[in-house]
Amino acid sequence: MRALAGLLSAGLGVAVAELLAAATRPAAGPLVAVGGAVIDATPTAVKEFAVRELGTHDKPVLLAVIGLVVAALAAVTGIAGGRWRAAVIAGPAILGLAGAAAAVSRPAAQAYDVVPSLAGATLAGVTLWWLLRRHRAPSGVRVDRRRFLRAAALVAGGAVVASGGAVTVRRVAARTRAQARADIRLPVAADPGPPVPPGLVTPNRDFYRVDTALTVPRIDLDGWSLRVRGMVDRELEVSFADLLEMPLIERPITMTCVSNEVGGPYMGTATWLGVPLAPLLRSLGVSSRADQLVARSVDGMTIGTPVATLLDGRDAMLAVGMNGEPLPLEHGFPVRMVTPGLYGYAGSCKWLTSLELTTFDRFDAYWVERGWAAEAPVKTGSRIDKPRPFARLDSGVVTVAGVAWAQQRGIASVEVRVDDGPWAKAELLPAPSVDTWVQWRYSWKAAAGPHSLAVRATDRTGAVQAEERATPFPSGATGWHTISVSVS
Ligand SMILES: Nc1nc2c(c(=O)[nH]1)N[C@H]1C(S)=C(S)[C@@H](COP(=O)(O)O)O[C@H]1N2
Ligand SMILES: [Mo]
Repeated sequence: MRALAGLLSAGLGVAVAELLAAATRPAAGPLVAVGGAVIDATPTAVKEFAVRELGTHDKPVLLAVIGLVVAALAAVTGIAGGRWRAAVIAGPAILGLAGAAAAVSRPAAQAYDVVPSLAGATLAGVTLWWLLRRHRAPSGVRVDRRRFLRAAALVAGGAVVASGGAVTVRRVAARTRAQARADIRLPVAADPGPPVPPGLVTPNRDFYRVDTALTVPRIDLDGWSLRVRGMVDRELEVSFADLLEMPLIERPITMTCVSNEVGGPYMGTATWLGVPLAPLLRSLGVSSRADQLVARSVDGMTIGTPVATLLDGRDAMLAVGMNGEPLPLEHGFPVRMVTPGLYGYAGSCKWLTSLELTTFDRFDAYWVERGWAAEAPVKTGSRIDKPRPFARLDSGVVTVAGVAWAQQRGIASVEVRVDDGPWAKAELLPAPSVDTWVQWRYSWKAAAGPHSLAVRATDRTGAVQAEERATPFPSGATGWHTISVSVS
């Protein structure tokens, strides 16, 4: 009963804190704030493990774990609170301070972001004290269970109403944002780029998502601007409408995550519409001493890109459109960077808010601080998509197919090897530029038995994709993708 009192009062406290936050400052909600702080503090190895084993479920799992920890502490507080008054104060105080500390530690936090957590904790403490009083009987008298249960039901009802309210407020806000995005009319590109073969791009709904954001940032276009500052002759601040008035380019570009394992799914190709970055930077007069551009997002992510890379002629851009639509909210609405040829963590900051020209000496971006390479060109790679690993196939001609990529360098050839046989050239389908993956296929005369299939690519510099296995950390995985199939 006392454990239940602890659980219910904590539930009410958290729900009210979340409701307060949802209505005012969504990032100040205790669950999301603690989750964000945990993500930032998590060692890289654990993060990699989570991305690998849980994929996009890593965030719900993290929130569930936080919920369980809070529940356990709350139950213990309830049990202890029946004996020691101090526990009734200490338990909620610890949880409330943890939530408040996490909230103010978040990027772009305000001092008043402590309010939801502290208010929730105070309410939880008072509620627990009240519930425990319903539970304690004067000496010699039996505990009046019904009186306690009635009080408990009241608290449970309050918690349900408050959490329902928090969910509703968040949903309404999400709908408003989605509507603002749907209302945008993107201009056509002044420079539309090469035609894109059908089947080359990844539909937006299937495009992988990798980021540290527990909730997708909620950006109000009216209040949004992008600032360019630091080591430039002239600083700049532009609105979304200003960006749409600049001449836009549209380019198919394959984005790759450095955390992608050999054969992994964290890559996708889209046609990106945006403002080319090089002419914009040149027009502002970048100091010759500035060697790093640090992009910041509204949720405090920092992504550093070499200035020389951005000015070397590639189509780095401030993207506003993805596959003919405004950027989806989870892919960086309203504006993100896209730098072809670099892994996403080194050139493709989402939910942009500022660009700062600085030096690598002076500033380490988020992932670089955590040990990832500061210079991060995408490594030449290839993947077998068909057949699937461990597929059971009929003997005869089997089409083996997949993609190969070497952004900026381009793919020269792709070869397939069956078991210990010779490497055989695969057929390459037309690709629009060196910045996208190339689709390849190979007709294999499959004989009965177990077989292994391997693929390797050669880029247009003549370099063969590295055979040696390397982990994604610190600069991207290498190795030949090999699968086992059985033919009967
Ligand atoms: N603001 C922000 N931008 C970010 C990230 C992030 O965590 N926060 N992750 C980066 C990484 S690691 C990758 S691989 C790409 C992924 O972009 P996508 O989610 O649109 O596929 O976004 C990059 N931009
Ligand atoms: Mo990534």
